[in-house]
Amino acid sequence: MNNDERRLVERSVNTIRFLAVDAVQHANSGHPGLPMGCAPLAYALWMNHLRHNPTNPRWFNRDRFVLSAGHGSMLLYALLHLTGYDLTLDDIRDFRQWESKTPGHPEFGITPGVEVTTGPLGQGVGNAVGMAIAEAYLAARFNRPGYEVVDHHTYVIAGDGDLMEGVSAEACSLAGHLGLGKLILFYDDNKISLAGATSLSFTENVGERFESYGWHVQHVNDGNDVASIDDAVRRAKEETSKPSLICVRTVIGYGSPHKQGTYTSHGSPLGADEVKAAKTNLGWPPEPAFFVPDDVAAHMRQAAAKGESSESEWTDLVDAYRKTHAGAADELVRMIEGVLPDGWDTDLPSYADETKDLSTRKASEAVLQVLAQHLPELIGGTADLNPSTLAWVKGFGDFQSPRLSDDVDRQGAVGETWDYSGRNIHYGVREHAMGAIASGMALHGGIVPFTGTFFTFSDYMRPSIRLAALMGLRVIYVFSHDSIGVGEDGPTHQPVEHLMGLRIIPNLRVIRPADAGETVEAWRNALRNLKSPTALVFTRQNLPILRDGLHAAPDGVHRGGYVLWQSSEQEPEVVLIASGSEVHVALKAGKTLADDGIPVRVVSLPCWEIFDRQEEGYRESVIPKSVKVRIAVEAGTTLGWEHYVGLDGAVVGMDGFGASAPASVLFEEFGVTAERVVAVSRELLAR
Ligand SMILES: Cc1ncc(C[n+]2csc(CCOP(=O)(O)OP(=O)(O)O)c2C)c(N)n1
Repeated sequence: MNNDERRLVERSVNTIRFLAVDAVQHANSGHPGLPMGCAPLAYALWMNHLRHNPTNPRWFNRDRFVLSAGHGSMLLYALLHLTGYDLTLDDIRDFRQWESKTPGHPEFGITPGVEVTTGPLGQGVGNAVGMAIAEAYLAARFNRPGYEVVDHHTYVIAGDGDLMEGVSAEACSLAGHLGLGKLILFYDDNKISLAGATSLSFTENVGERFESYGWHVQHVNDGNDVASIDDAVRRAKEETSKPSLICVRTVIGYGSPHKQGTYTSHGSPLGADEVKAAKTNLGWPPEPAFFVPDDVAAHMRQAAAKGESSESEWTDLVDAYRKTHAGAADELVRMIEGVLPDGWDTDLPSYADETKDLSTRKASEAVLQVLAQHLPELIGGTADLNPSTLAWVKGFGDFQSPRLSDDVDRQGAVGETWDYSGRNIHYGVREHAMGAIASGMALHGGIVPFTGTFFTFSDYMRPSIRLAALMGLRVIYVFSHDSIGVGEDGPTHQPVEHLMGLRIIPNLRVIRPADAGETVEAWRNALRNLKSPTALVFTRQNLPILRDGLHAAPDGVHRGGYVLWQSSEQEPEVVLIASGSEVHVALKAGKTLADDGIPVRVVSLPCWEIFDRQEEGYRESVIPKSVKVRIAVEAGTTLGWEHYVGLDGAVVGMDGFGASAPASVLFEEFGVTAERVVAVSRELLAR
């Protein structure tokens, strides 16, 4: 590099720094420290390595970039603007304002080029592992000699906060095991977090920790040394059998004479005087704000032309691939578009004539095996609970590093295949990372991920579920063992507040089917649902089959709730509303009341989120306001059911924790029984 080139790089780096500084100052809120420290690193990555196309942010084979340290959003916005994405200087001036394209933390779907919503620390690292898994799977499935149609890296910038969080430890431990060689993580090692120095709380040797995970680890001692960072990325790319960590020693708030290297530059504007001092210190004109020198603009904008040509090379490759591997090409395109193939759900099991009791987890297993035959995009796994949740795709092999030695113990493997084309991911006991990884796979595209664990451990995944809902991702969470029906394992394993706890997350569909037939429809619904995640909540215990000609068809699931059974044509005096296993309790109670001549209706309400979106006329036709005796039955928290039963109604549920005993005893002892529902109905009728 000659001196002119070196100066241009330095000016580019300072442009990134001061766009961030000015935007934060202008908004009077935000985080200038990270962009100031990471600008050289980001420059080296984005200008010399990242294969992306600013004019088409959705180009499928682009490298993925995740700013896990989402508070440093202005770093990303500056890069997007300067490399030619559809993000103007005015957008940057609008940082953190109402309806701007530059929200406080990066948000998927709002800003072109933002791959993922980040901000809750650690999540982005998990998402990136998911993207790398998606890439590895699709590459293994679709690439042919001479046709590397899926071939990209996933890059992440993570700070101390990200690496302190457990979710990143879980995810990186798994990434090391899986040997995800195209995952490259930068550790912004600036020794400062929000409230002070990392010496207060984070003194482990991060590099050694990652080495023990099986990562390739490098150190760059000067975060301003673009050439060294560049070399480190090159070496990281050469290491194809392990994920790479590049620890870069940076200075938070670099350039700010009074704030650099201190937590005061982390999360507040520098202040007008300090902005000026920092600019002067780094030889930058104090005015105007948001200054982008012409030569820097022209230089960094080259990324757009480079990106267009990368994409068009790839398009040519895919065209040639299509000629020789037509079927695979069609399938790849279909999966990228997220469209399900014709006939994907035509041979799902039917339980209309089935008489044997079946748990909904077992029915789910049967459905999943059929879906897996049609949908190669359906891949997933559980947090060490395959044999319990039954969320596996039998015969489709295990997603594992092909480089793991042949003599490893394969107990518990789900098929013969043992490489990146396997479709069962063994997450190990890492629920939180499983949630974040599943989101990363969905974000990557080409994949419909599913996960599995006990419902009570949905708590361990909640932060990732919330973000998936916020991003509107098609992720399917299988949760089994959904109530005190778990039985002997006791209250630690018996969900109580979890149904309500998940229902209150906006844009999450929580579906708790009442039998095998509803389970089929629940899966169908989850797959059709492109814009939100779905939690499928299944029983451990067997349930009767409802399809005996006396009950309405289970496709009512697609309306969230429906009239399952009614004692007669007569307007009901009692409406019993239930989900899952308690639908059977409600039915039994309903029949007792009917025998006494009381007209009763039983509503199966597997999904509130869907039901509440139905037009009012439909909702009213299922749960009429005029019927005052409305009783909800669910072996979970009662709080919230007023929504349907009103102040005149009642709820038969659980307001404390469960206990260790056989399930049938627990339902009796906690009073989630037909007898109780009958008694409560009579009380209300007598009022
Ligand atoms: C899960 C979570 N906890 C807390 C926060 C609040 N928070 C934002 S940044 C930050 C400190 C992060 O430190 P570091 O990663 O070193 O970032 P830097 O100070 O280098 O910008 C904290 C605690 C958060 N965003 N997410």
